[in-house]
Amino acid sequence: MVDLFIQSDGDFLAFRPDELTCRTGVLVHLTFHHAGKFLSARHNWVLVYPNQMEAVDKDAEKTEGVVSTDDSRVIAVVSMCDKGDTMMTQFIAPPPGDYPFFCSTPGHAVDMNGILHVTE
Ligand SMILES: [Cu+2]
Repeated sequence: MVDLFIQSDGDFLAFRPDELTCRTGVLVHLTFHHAGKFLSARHNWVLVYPNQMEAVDKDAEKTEGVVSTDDSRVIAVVSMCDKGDTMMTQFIAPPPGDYPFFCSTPGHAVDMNGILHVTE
């Protein structure tokens, strides 16, 4: 099992850090914290298979940013957070590779994204 922690970069539309690493096959406990103090924008954390970020993000525009883990392009989702919130998700790390993550609040993914590196 591995614990990963990621947060919004204060009130900026960015993740800190924007790169995470874990080994394939491990149970990942990922904690996301909305570190904003002033703006009311909500954030979440969505992990998807390679090259699926744009499509999943576009579909999320129709659901006010809500992404379902029933979506076969999606690996893990942290629920939408208001500023100050901390939420967790867990998932089994997929096969080795680079997996994009992003915030699915409409308009955020273009700036608010990063990569999970899964190693052997
Ligand atoms: Cu966001």
